[in-house]
Amino acid sequence: MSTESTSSAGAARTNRAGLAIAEYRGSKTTLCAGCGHNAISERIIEAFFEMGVDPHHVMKFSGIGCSSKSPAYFLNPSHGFNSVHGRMPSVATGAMLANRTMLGIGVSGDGDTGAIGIGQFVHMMRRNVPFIYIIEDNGCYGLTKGQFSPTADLGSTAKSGIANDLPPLDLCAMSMELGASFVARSFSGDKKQLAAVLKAAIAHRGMALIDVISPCVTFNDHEGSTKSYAYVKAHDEVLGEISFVPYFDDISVDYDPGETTSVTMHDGSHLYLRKLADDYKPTDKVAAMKVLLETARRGEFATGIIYVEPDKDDFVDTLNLVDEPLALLPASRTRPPKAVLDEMMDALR
Ligand SMILES: Cc1ncc(C[n+]2csc(CCOP(=O)(O)OP(=O)(O)O)c2C)c(N)n1
Ligand code: SF4
Ligand SMILES: [Mg+2]
Repeated sequence: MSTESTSSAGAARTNRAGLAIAEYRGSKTTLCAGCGHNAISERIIEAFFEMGVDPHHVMKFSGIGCSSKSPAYFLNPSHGFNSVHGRMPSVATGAMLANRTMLGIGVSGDGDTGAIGIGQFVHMMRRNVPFIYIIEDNGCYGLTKGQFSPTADLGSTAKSGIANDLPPLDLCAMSMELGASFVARSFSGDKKQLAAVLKAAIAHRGMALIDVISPCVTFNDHEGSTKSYAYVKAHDEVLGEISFVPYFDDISVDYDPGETTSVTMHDGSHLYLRKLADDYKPTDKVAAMKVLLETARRGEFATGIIYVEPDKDDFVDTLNLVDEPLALLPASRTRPPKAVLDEMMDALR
């Protein structure tokens, strides 16, 4: 079965929801030409179109930064909330709990997440909130002219030539340790890998954290930067070839079980990960952590789906919420009547 169709000659291609790709686009970007963030917006548009997600069913969030402007550039018909710097996790967690039937996606930066927002980020990962959390990681604060961010590598230089004297945070390793059930790293310049990672994230139920290395062409694309296009291309250690088969496509994939890990996602989609690196096993957290630590020590970026735990309870399950969206419940079901409050007050006397 095909995921897309052409209704008549010359008519726009439509997906299984009957929508054309134009429905998934956003406003024209105001970011610099060549910024990695623009390529990520393009992949998000394609992934949501190919998965046939109804954009009206999506809530998109961000904090502050060049990266955080991105939700304006995709999924125009979706609901959007541009929060305060570093505060996306609390706003998005509240919204996801208020309406459990919506699909949530957030775009943040390495500064927005790793610096001012780190306290909120930690708890969103720990709660395994059902959400796609994209970090557009350029190792600097692009919007405020390129200062080092917490993901800048030790010894990496700024455009002015100053060397960074602090070690980096590895936001993938942190998320995995904290409890996120889907952790991936990709590169804005790797169309095929990023598209597969995004589609798998849409199929996942739980926190899908994607750290996308996304070079800042204006402030951090020079020799001496470890987040430049040239450095990332030369040091990208691809963990495995990803084949993603959505639940609505009847495609069979030939694979060697010794070489390929097959994962059934929450919605019935299938993920086949053919290993290229020796110790790569995306369902084994300890092995995945080892790969991250070893590649980082060699100055490489491990990219691909690093860790996936498809059956872990998400925050909605943990809280045992009712099936209906909380936001739509009438006051009669959310507010205790006066008699109940009086009884509670009496018990406290
Ligand atoms: C409370 C607050 N502190 C500081 C700032 C200034 N500021 C705006 S964006 C930003 C960092 C952006 O870096 P990042 O999140 O990595 O996004 P990028 O621009 O690199 O995509 C800072 C420090 C702000 N807007 N609000
Ligand atoms: S300043 Fe850097 S991060 Fe911001 S839009 Fe330009 S290239 Fe992108
Ligand atoms: Mg940044």
